Amino acid sequence: MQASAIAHPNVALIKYWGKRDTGQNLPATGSLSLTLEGLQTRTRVSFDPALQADQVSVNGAADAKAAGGVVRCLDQLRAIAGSRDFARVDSENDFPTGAGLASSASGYAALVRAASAALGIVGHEAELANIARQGSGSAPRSLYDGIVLLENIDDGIACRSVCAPEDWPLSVLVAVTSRAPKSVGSTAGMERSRLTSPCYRGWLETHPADLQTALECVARRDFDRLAKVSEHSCLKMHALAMSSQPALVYWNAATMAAMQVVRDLQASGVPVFFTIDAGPQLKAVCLPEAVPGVKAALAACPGVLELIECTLGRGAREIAQ
Ligand code: 2P0
Repeated sequence: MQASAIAHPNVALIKYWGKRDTGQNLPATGSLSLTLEGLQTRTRVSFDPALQADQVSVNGAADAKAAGGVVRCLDQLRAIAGSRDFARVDSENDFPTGAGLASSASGYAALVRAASAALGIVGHEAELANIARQGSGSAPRSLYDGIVLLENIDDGIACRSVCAPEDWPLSVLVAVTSRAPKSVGSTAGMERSRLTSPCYRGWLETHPADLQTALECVARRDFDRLAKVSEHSCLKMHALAMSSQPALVYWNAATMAAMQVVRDLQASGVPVFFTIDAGPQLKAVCLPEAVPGVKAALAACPGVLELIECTLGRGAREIAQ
């Protein structure tokens, strides 16, 4: 009745921002992401008949904020397994939590993997993805390897790997520009954009074509075109955020400076592009041969506190205790 799992965060190239059903936490659009080896959540779940309630700790401290979503996921897993036992959940991130580095995605992916293993659930992959997305809409993507597609289907989502890490070994350099938790979380932010941004309709109308283009680029390993459509999706998402009322500006001065560094590198022919999530960190996606040059340029950028080097990684998996 006990198991551990690790999961990596993911970064979306074609973003998810806005829900089609808020109560069910269903995304309005699909998305395409990279699973990032180099950042890691490690979660241990122990079901114990002596417990009177589920207990959740994140980075060594009880986390009441995470507990609601965790209990919701555990309830569904207990229903599949026919168990009534409560669980102790201990989760540790080796990177800043709640700062735009997708700790909720890796957190819920690791939770679902560890809890399902502890309960002896075999198979049920589609259900596991739909349970994970109720905790965090981006979490199902962290269950899968390499480049991952999340699609809407009738009553939920479907998620799968569309390219294994070894089939297109992209690198991602995460430029950390602040370790502070963000002031407005993704859930509240995307809801505000849906309700108030005049750009939201255009986002929904143009998103399917962006996703289709990106999938074609992955199939053809067309880095230059993938760079263009990914930056477009990122900037369109931030245009939605910035045009919300009140405005959501997730960038700081160093985010902008790092973006300029990437644009300058591109102008000199370096295969690199940027993407930014609901936080001030910039992620530079590049071909492996470009890593040393991109790293040096970002390290010299004022306001960049730390660079974390990632490669494409594997989806969430059970590990030995
Ligand atoms: C993404 N983000 O596609 C987008 C881009 C952040 C910016 O998915 O409300 O924490 O829990 O479903 O999963 C972050 O959203 O939001 C996210 P909820 P989640 O990566």
